[in-house]
This record gives sequence, C-alpha cells and structure tokens, in this order.
Amino acid sequence: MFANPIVISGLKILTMSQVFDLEMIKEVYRRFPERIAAARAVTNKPLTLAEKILYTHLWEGNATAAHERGKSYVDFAPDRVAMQDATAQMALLQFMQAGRKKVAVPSTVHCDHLIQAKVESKSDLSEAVNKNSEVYNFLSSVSNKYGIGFWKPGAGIIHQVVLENYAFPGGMMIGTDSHTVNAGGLGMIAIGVGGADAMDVMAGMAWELKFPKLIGIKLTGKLNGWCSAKDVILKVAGILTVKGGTGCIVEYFGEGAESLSCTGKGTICNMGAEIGATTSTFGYDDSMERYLRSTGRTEVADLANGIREHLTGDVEVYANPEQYFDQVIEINLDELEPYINGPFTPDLATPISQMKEAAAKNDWPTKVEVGLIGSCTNSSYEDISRSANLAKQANELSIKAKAEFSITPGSELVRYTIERDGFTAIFDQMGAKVFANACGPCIGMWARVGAEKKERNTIVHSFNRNFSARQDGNPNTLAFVASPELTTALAIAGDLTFNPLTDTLINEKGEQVKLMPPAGDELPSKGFAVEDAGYQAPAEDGSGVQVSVSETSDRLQLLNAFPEWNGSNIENARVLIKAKGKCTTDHISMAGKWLTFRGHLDNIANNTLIGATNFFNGEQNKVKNQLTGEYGEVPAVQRAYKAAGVPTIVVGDTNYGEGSSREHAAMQPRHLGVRAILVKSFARIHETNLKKQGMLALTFINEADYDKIRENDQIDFIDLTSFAPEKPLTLNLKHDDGTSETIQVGHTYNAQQIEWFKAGGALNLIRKNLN
Ligand code: MIC
Ligand code: SF4
Repeated sequence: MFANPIVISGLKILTMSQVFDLEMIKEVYRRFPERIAAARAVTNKPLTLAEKILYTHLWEGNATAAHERGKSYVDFAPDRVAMQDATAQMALLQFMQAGRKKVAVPSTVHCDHLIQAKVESKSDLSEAVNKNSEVYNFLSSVSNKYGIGFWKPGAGIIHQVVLENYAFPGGMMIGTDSHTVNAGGLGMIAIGVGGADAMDVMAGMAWELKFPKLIGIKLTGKLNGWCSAKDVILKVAGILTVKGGTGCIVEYFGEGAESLSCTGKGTICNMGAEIGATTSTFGYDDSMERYLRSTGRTEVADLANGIREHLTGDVEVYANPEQYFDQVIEINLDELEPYINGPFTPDLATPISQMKEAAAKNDWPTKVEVGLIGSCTNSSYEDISRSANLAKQANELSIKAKAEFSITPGSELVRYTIERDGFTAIFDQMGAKVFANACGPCIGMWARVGAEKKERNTIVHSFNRNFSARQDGNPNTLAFVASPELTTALAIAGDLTFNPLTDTLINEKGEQVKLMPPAGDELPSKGFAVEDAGYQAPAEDGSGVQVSVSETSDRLQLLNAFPEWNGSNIENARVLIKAKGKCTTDHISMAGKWLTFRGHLDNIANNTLIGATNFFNGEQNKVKNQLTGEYGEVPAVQRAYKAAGVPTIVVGDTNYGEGSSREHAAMQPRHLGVRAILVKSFARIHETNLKKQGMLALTFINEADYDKIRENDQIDFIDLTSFAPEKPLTLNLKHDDGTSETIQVGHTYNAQQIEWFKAGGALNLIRKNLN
C-alpha cells in the first residue's frame, strides 16, 4: 500500500495488537470517581455525560466551583491532541517557537489531506508522496523530534484512525480539524481547534473554552430499512441549521442511541460540526465495548467497564432531560426517513419522499453524475458493507450503474479488511474506483475530468460538507449529502429523485426490478486485519533530530511575529470587503489546490477571501481599491492597502467562518494587515482563531447596522484604548457624502484574550515569557 513510504531510520512500526497510551487512560480512569464526586459537590445536581467529562478534565484538578454554561471561560486539561497534515504544518511551526523539548500530552500527526484522487489509490498515493515529500519530511521529522506519533500518507483519515486507535470513553481530546468531534462516537469529548490552541496543550499549558451549553437529543425506536445513522444527523441539521449548535455540546441518549453501532455514532458526532456544535457525544454502551474489542483494545474496554456508571449521563438526567439540558429534541428512529441535504449547505434537509417535488421546484439538475462514498464521516466497515450489498444486488439484477462511483476508505485497516471480505471486488464489478485512504474529493483534492468547464451538474456524496466549489472547484456543481447507502442507490439509478423505498428500475434486459433495503455487518465477522497500518513511532530522545525549513521553499515558511498593537485607536480604516451571505472558511481560505501552501503563510495569503461574495457588486474576488478607485482581486487590493499603511476591516454576515478549523482563515488576513473582522455572528473555532492571532473579532450589536456599512466608508474606532471585557466598542462610520454615524459593536474577549490582542497574538506572549 505504501508505494513510497517515508522512512526514518530507527523508527519502529507498531502492530495492531498494541494499545496506545494505556497508562494515560488508566490514570484518567483512576481519578474519574474522585473528580465526579467533586463535580457533584459543587453542582449539587445529577450530571449529564458532557458535564462529567468536562469536570473530570479541569486544569485545576477537582472542581472547586460550578461553572455557568455559555458564560464561564474555563481552563481544561485535554488528554491528547491530533493534527492532520494540512493544519499540522501551521500548528507545528508555532509549536517550534514555544521552546519545548517534547509534547506534554500524547499527540499524533496524520497525512491525509494532501493526496489527490485522480486515477486509483496506488498511483495517486505515490504521486502525492513525490509531490509533497518536502511537507511530509518536515512533518515526520518534527514529529520524531518532539515525541509525536506519525501516520504516513495512505494510513488513513485522521478521524477514522483516531476512532480505531486512540479515542476512549470519557476522554477529552482536541484536534486541529473541525471533525475531531467524530471521536464522540466512542464517548469522548473531542473538540476541533486551531493550531494555536493545539500548540498550547502540546506545550503543557491549559486549554480554554467557554463552558458549553447542552443540547440533549433523545433517540427512541430503532433504525430500519433504508435508514442509517447518517439520516439522524441529516435530520438534526435540518432542525438546528448550520448555527443551531454554536456554543453547545450535543448529547445523544435513549434506547435508540444504544441501538446504533459505535461507528454510526461516530458519523452522527462527525457531522455535528455542520450544525456548529462544539462537539457531540454518546454514553458508553455495548456498541462501544464491541468496537473497542474488535479494534484490539480489550484492555480499554475492561477499564471502561470498571467505571461504567461514570461514563454515561445520570439516570435522573435521561429520565427528565428538560430539567438538565438547555434544549431537548426527540427523534423516533422507527419513523425516520432517509434524507438528502443540499445543495451548497449541509442543513437544507429534504426527506427522500419529497425530493421529486423539491428538485422540480428549485430546478436542480436531477441527473446524478457521480456518487462518492467514504471520507472521515462514513467509511466504517458497516457503511461499506451495506453499500457493497446494494452494489451486489445491482450486479445480480443486471442493473448497470448510471453514474460514476467512487470510494475513499477512511483507513488502511478498513481498506484491507473490505478487500479481504470481497467488497472491493463487488465495487469493481460495478465499475467503481477505489481512491487512496485519504480526504480526496471531500476537500477538493479531486482531479474531476471536465470540472474546469464549470457546467451546472449534480453529484451525491456521503461526506459532510457541500459548500460551493468544495469537491471539484466548480461553483456550479450541486453537491448533495446522503448516507452511503442512499448515495449508492442514487448512483445506480443516476437520478436524484429516485426513491428506492418505492421506485423500481429498468435493468439491462428491460425488466422492472427493485433494490431491497441494504444489509450489512456492524463489524467484520472474521475480525479486522491489516498488514501495515502506516504508523511510525517517534524517537525516544529526539533532541538530536534536525528540522530544517529552506528559505527558498514555496511550501514551508518559518513564522514571523505579528506586530503588537500600537496602543492607539484605528482610524480611517477602509472596508476591504463586505461579504454577503454565507462566508465559510472555504470562502475565506479555499482548500483544493491551495492546500499546497498550508505551510507557507505568504503564499497561501494569495487566496484570502477570494470565494466571498462582495455585497456591493455581487461578485467574487472583485473589490474596490479605494486608493485607485479601481476594482481588483481581494488579496492584491489588501496588499496595496498594507503597502500604503491603510488599515482595513472585513465585514461579514451571520455564522462567519463556519466550517473548518483552519487558522489560515484568521492568519492570512492578519498577515496581510487587516485589523478587524466585523460580522453579525461568528462560528466558534474561527472566532477563537482570530483572537489567538491578535485580530479584532467584533459583532454588530444591532445586526441591522450591517446595512449601514457603505463601500466608500472610512471607519474610526473611538474607544479601542479602553478595550475591556463585556464593554462594547464604538465605531464612527464616515460616509463619502460627508455624513457620519456611530454604531456599537460587541465582542467576547476576556481579560487574557485582550492581552493576546495587545501583544499582537497569543504566540507573542509565549515567546515573551520564554525570554
Ligand atoms: C474540512 O473538512 O474542511 C477540513 C479540510 O478537514 C478542515 C481542516 C482544514 O481546512 O485543513 C476542517 O474541517 O477543519
Ligand atoms: Fe478530510 Fe473531509 Fe473529513 Fe475534513 S471532512 S477531515 S476533508 S474527509
């Protein structure tokens, strides 16, 4: 599988039978009862699972006070850190400046985002290894030096590998990827963060989070027929929308929750990122125990069984959820229908029975060009076996798939096992392509033939995100999200409006045939197998390992400190762009081909905000340069302002920075000299990333003030010199007709975060403390 593996001499390859970091897990479980008792004493009420995990991971140790949800900033001590290659570069470039010898908690790097899906897994992988060797070598040597576990390209997607190897019930982890939340499927509190947050924890410092609010989702009944775990979260996304989970942990419970497989729970938690939730989780149950044992972690299952009552919410909580959660939703799995969400946003949820109508009403192209399954969200053994079952039915019924079809396995463990069990051969027969164990098309690493023609077309996938241009770079591709089973059925039919529950298909012989509901196995009956999972352990003593970054590299660049705040108000700031509507991190710092520059801040800054729509002309990447009166591309115009010493601000709509954890979306505008981001509301990770990087992250107190910002405005900060927690700031908008008006803007900075702003970024403070 590893066509051209990165080899670092002296590294040992770990086999499946070893459990990672068992001593750490033992220690977490040893202190659990005492810490829960302390939490009960301060809160004086029954506890949800989320509260149990949060209170057992306080930086201070045993709780000494109850924390107010949605209000208190609290310091936590996560058990571990995970990073993927596209974000690890920035995280580790920052960590290298923190002056530490070794990471303070177990940490891993996963090479998954930089592999382009083009022909098939083997050749695509060796091409990626050649093309990205500089980055892979950097990551492997930094990992080796600082005691970080390194998963080679081809080993799999971070979240799947974490679920298989590292996640454990009751644990807390952070990861430099928004879908870190996937590990909630194994009963963790796992949270996506920017690299600067990861750096803090790896450097042995506390990790700060506003104590989340709690949403309880009670699942009753049992999945049946065409429904799968994916449909639960597709429905939840429809209910809560892309911002409904902001600042909240979602906790699932009830008999329906217990009936789901562990990997199905992972899928639900994974896509919790799409409703903006801080994370999602499930209480420890038999499905998790089965999964732990089948992935070689019998010791962890035994340990978890030892404190089982602490690894789920209290009985009183689940009996009267309204009393203990801030919001409660109930879903009956018996009545659930398969959903198709999209296009362009993951919360536009259409039940399959209404798709014909919705497609006609919205004029969506109904011909499905491509069906894609896999990704970190949906590539479990169960998912693949159920999809393979449908492919097999189609083969046996002489139905030829009308759309192209591809599979991106989540890990080498799954890929090897599904090949052994004959599923790959079934997909082959269907004419499907198996891409490398990597993100691939999910993040625009897809050499889709013809995408450059920018034709309007429909694809269906089982990934999690479907923002404009995300999969193939074509803004006219309508991407719909569905379960792997439904994606497979729609690819077979080649029709978005095909409802496999009721509709028939005509086969090669002209006969009318019907697909039966998919059947599959939760876990492989013969057990999982793998020859080389793709892991490299770090050196015991990495002090002699050299990490070099070439000054002439266009892929890696050592970081320069951002300038400190000069202590005065910002005056005569120009509006670089007033973004209209959805502005996700994909719009602020596109992925796809730009992933190449994730380790080089100046180069990647050339994509800053090129996907955002300019409110004033409705166009992308075309903004007025107030210095010349001409229109230009956003990065070029901003570079001109920077060169002329003109301060700028970016204005945005609601849920600005939704989506990814990529801190590039905060660092790039900062690097280019933007001073503030002023929006109706922020997505959580992005807001923290902006604060960490020394940017002003501000919100309109009165959302309608967004309308007051005009293209030619000059903006003065009136009272930045008295910037303080809980105190709004005042801006004076000077319009070009000579009038002016003041508006109030809010923020969520606490005293420590204001220090980050003053220092020019959190890293500058760490550097100062080193000296
Ligand atoms: C994503 O799914 O958008 C990504 C690519 O995995 C990102 C991370 C990144 O931008 O590198 C995420 O979800 O955080
Ligand atoms: Fe990779 Fe897609 Fe998962 Fe992000 S969502 S980690 S790009 S597979």
